Amino acid sequence: MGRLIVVSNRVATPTETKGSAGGLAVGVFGALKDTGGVWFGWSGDVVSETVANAGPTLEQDGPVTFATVGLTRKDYDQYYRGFSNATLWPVFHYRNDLARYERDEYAGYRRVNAWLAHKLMKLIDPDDIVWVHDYHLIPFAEALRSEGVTNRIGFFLHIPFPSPQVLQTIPPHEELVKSLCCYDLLGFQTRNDQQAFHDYIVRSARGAVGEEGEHGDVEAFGRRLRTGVYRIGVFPDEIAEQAKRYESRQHVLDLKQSLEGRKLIMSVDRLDYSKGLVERFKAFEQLLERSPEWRGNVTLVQIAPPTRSDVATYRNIREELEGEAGRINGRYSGLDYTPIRYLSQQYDRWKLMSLFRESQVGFVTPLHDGMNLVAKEYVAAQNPSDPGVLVLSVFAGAAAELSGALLVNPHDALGMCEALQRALSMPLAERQARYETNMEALRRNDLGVWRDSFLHDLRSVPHPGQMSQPQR
Ligand code: GDG
Repeated sequence: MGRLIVVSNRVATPTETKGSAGGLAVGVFGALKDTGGVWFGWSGDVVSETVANAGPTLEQDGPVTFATVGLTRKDYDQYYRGFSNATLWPVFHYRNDLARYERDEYAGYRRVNAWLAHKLMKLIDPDDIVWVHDYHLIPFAEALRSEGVTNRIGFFLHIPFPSPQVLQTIPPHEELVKSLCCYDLLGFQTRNDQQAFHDYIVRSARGAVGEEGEHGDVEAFGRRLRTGVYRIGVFPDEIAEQAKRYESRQHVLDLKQSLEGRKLIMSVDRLDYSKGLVERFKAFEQLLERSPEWRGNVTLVQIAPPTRSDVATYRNIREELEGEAGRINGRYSGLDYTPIRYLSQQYDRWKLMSLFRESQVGFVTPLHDGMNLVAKEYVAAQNPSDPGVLVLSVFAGAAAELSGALLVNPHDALGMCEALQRALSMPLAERQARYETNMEALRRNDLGVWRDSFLHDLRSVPHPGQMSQPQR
């Protein structure tokens, strides 16, 4: 069996791939260790042109090579901060109102993809398979193909794929979809995302889509490829064990003491406008306004480490959120009570898991989200004999799997407030039944299943030209 080459915008550090760190990095690293291979991408550093061109820097960990390159300031601005995060991210999350399109940024995006592909090409052996991750790297396979690489190349999109009308607001939408068609396998988080891609192919690219269901062959722009749905998961039993192991650490005891018996609602998100933070705060305000019995008796802890703070829209959401937290706290705080504890900083993973376990409600309400791993982590971290309730947005990919959650529309403040009331007063038997339903779903489709099924399908996808003709 050939090796695996993983390509992602950022490469995890060897430490992040070790068990205690948890998360996606551990899952992907597991596959790399099995076959040996390379993890290639940006180091996270902005460097001079000379340093960038000297890369990649190689670091060996057993059979795995971590290969990273730095980006120049111009490449960072155009490829990362510009087209990836100021055009693709907002549009793919249905926030066209926040998106901008600059031709030179798009040119930079394609230039960096071509440059990265050229750097990686020398590290690829003929039998290797290549697994590319996420929206930063849509043109990567096309660039590898033009370097003469014929290996099987798969792509997994971690974020939603928008409906054709929304995608078409990006002027070079057709070039982007054409680039996606240079992969052999395209993986999506949900059926809706896969369907949106198929809709584009049929309506806008005059292509054809084969069998219906979770796997579908597609023909467009002179190529045939396979698409599939691969729901990303977590390792639930590892999270449960970690949450339990740290439940009596000082930080949990401190939190418990400071709550003085009040109920706890927990939310954790990267500070991003797609996560619905402002809408969530407003729903919590409704709870305090409409249910005076909860005033002074429930606290919302929102952990929101800042990301992409050099993109203007991220600075704006931060200001807006700080304003809302201040306003609501001003309205409902007492001398010994602050309703919203808003923590704009990063916490250790084990701390988050043990705080989840301590809380009565997990409040996860993105406006749009590919999957949302926090929702899954929240469930996995619960104490089976006294579990908290997950209140989850219908627009998170995870909503399709977690049928034990209370599903809400994040645009409906009153609906979210009612779900909070229900969750906070839910009897133990119902909480346990919902928890069991959710845990079963998490175990059935854990991170290993996601990874192994994608890689299995990529290895078995027919080489270009061998695939059967899609049925119209
Ligand atoms: C993208 C897609 C898709 C958060 N704060 C801290 C922290 N986190 C961890 C969480 C979770 C991860 O970051 C966030 O994952 P999500 O899935 O919730 O969201 P995105 O970052 O937007 O991820 C998403 C995902 O890719 C995977 O495919 O599900 O839809 O948008 O693991 O726990 N971790 C630590 N400290 C923090 O303060 N240690």
